[in-house]
Amino acid sequence: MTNHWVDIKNADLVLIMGGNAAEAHICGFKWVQEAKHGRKARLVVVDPRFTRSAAVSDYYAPIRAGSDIAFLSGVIHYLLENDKIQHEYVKTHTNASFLIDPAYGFENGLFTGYDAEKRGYDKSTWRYQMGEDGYAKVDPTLQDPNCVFQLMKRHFARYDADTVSRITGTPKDAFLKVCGMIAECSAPNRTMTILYALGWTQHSVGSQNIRSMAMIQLLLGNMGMAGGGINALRGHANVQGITDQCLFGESLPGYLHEPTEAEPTLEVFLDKRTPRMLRPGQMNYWSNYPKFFISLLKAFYGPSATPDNSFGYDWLPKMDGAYDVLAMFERMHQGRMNGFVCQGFNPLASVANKGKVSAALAKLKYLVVIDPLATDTSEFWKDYGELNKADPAQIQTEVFRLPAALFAEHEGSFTNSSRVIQWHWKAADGPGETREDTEIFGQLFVRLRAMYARDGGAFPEPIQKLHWPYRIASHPSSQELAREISGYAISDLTDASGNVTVKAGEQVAGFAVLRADGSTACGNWLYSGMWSQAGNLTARRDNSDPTGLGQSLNWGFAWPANRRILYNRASCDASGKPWDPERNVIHWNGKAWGGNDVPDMRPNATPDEGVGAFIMTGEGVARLFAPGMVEGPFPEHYEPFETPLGRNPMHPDVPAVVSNPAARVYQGDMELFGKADEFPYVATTYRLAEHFHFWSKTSKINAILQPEHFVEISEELAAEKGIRKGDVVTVRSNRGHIKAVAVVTKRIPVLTVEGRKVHTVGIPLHYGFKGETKPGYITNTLTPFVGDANTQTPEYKAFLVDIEKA
Ligand SMILES: Nc1nc2c(c(=O)[nH]1)N[C@H]1C(S)=C(S)[C@@H](COP(=O)(O)OP(=O)(O)OC[C@H]3O[C@@H](n4cnc5c(=O)[nH]c(N)nc54)[C@H](O)[C@@H]3O)O[C@H]1N2
Ligand SMILES: Nc1nc2c(c(=O)[nH]1)N[C@H]1C(S)=C(S)[C@@H](COP(=O)(O)OP(=O)(O)OC[C@H]3O[C@@H](n4cnc5c(=O)[nH]c(N)nc54)[C@H](O)[C@@H]3O)O[C@H]1N2
Ligand SMILES: [Mo]
Repeated sequence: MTNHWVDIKNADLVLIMGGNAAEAHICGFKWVQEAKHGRKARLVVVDPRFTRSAAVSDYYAPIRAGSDIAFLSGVIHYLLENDKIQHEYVKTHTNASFLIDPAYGFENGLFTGYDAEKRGYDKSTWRYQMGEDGYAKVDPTLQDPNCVFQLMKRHFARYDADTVSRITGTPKDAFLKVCGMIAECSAPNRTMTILYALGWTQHSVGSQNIRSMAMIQLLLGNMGMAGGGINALRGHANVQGITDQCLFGESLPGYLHEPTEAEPTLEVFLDKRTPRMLRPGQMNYWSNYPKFFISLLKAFYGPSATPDNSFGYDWLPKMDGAYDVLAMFERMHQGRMNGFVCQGFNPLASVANKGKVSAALAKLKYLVVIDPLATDTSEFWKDYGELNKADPAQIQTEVFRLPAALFAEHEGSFTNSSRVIQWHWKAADGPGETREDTEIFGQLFVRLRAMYARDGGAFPEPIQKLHWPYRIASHPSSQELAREISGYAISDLTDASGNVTVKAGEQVAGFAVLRADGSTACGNWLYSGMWSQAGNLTARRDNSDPTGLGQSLNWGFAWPANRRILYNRASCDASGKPWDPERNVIHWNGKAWGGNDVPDMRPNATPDEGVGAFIMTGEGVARLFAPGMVEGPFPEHYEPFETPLGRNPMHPDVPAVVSNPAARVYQGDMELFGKADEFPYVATTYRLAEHFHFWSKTSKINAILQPEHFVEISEELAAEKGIRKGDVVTVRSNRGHIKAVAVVTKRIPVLTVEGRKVHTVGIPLHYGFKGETKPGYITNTLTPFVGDANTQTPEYKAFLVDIEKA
């Protein structure tokens, strides 16, 4: 979230689209109710199903799964056409006025620079025109035909309300009604908040779904504002924490890049990663990249990291390809992986195309499952279901189960969707032979280190040189780890006049004091300051809220720098006056930035200096035109890889752009995409309030509440297929089938798309063959092995199936 949970109460309009907060974020949803009762906010829900969020909304609009970009592009068109934008904000805080290379273009669904063979773009024309002074050129009048604003107008003009309705199946009047409510929030003193989750991310165009909404929030002037922002409601209790700490194969802690093979030396790496300023006087936080990165290497390698050995840069792995979850299972499926350590993860049930996942696991030499439960994955050979039944005798994978303590059985921190890091205390000891994850890894590490010391090895340094300063080597404590993550001085730090500001060994106050010379160590710059000389700030539980805005700056510690609303400088005009004085986040008081939050700006940067509010970009403004995206600087509607239409209605005659032309598809998976003649119905998968993924099925109470796998269909489809409530049905995709009980419901709308009916089959994801619920087929038997072009999040939310009575 750019904002935070409590801040939802400050909104005038709450839009839930691409999520179902009432079921998946039951506790956080209370802030939506606060907004309704307090500010008399309206709640709008846009979802293929009439969800429990929709049930308490002021307005519900149905949408075909996988068509949100068309809807949101239509909203952008509506705002531009009806002049419902916050002009001053757009001019001050976005790149609307920036001039783009005249060679940039868009035709037949493709942006300039497409290479069909590589399924990717040469982005060299997606760039700013540069002036002689070395800075990007702008036209403050927004009239230049090559300025971002004019390019946007042209790009989105194609998404009129009729087109939107034809693609999305959302009735035109419903679409226009939602547009009207959103447009009201272009007033400087009205804000909309958007709550989304997987209904947007789990698509081959997931990142562009979210970008489309970011553009809307910028046009409305809602980024940085109380009650505004782009709010991703995150998943597992600590999934925000794992993303921040690098449980992505492709990044290091704090979103520092994992080096690639094209960056053989530290100099090359840092030069490539440290940005240039694109307008005069701008500051940019990433200019501190070397300080963050070298402090991280000092945390990793301690005294072994010296200037002479580039602080151990050579010991870091260098990426030679993709390491996302699909790439990992693809590699495993190709038989190119020996072992797999699976910690707190049940991929047989949770990853797309279960048949492929189980075949991949069967090719491993060994599988280590570190989990409190005996998961489906840890017994993958017992897989339930007729199509994918494996013969255990043919499987050589050796499986080790290491029973882990559950999160409540050790102390540590959770980072919630609000980016607030909160310490939690141990509730009880784990049962039996369980060990805390930190001990399991500590034990593994000390044994590996001893083996390398004894036997040598091809490349011992990454293990041998690892800094391991913990009191009990085989069991680092959560407190020791948290202090290391927050950072400390290795030698005395002095200011310009030579006075010691931080003594050797002391915790640093925040990332501002980190150094690139090896005198500081910090496990994650983004978390720096969470454990300062004042102690563990994540353990703070002071919920006082003097301003009534819900900022509660003394509750836990929010990254970065305890800031509660990101980009809060944009809540003010150029002179530093809040757009909405009643919801004052920060303001310029004549000498400094201050107010009800930690300013997202150098505190003494006078408004005259003109430092832009978006200090993570070299241009200092937010990007309506975003060349960082893989499939284009503006969003465009592409169909899901399995589309009921068989063509892209925006480009009906261009086969190359039916689906995201820049999405990666592996050989073998492309062939398994189903076609609408055989699989005519749109399927989507989702959560139930009563279950948590695949672990609550081991709990009797949850199993009693939702005992058995089911699928939801409309009354109309049920009648067409002769299916009655309670019948067992077979749902089939081109990758396999499941059996489940049919729930016939009014909650699944039937949509008219391109003049014909489109039916939706809704499938909860929670069932499997382990646990107390009735043994069931795994939902992901059905899903396609393809992901978003930027993040590779699988397309779980829009694919094709057929359904019949079993
Ligand atoms: N009770 C419970 N709560 C949970 C979890 C759980 O398992 N159980 N899991 C947690 C985790 S890890 C996560 S990531 C979050 C997920 O939170 P959510 O994303 O809110 O959960 P989902 O139910 O997967 O999907 C949300 C909605 O997206 C809709 N949808 C599907 N396709 C589309 C589409 O193309 N467009 C639009 N606009 N909507 C679409 C679905 O109909 C569904 O109502 O929940 C967390 N909270
Ligand atoms: N079709 C479809 N598939 C989906 C989704 C969807 O919407 N549709 N959603 C996707 C999403 S968003 C997610 S997050 C994934 C979830 O997929 P997974 O993360 O694979 O599923 P979980 O059942 O949450 O598995 C977490 C495991 O962690 C264990 N665990 C809990 N606490 C601890 C601990 O302290 N230590 C250790 N070592 N283990 C612990 C639990 O027992 C559990 O087995 O599913 C994804 N798959
Ligand atoms: Mo998730």
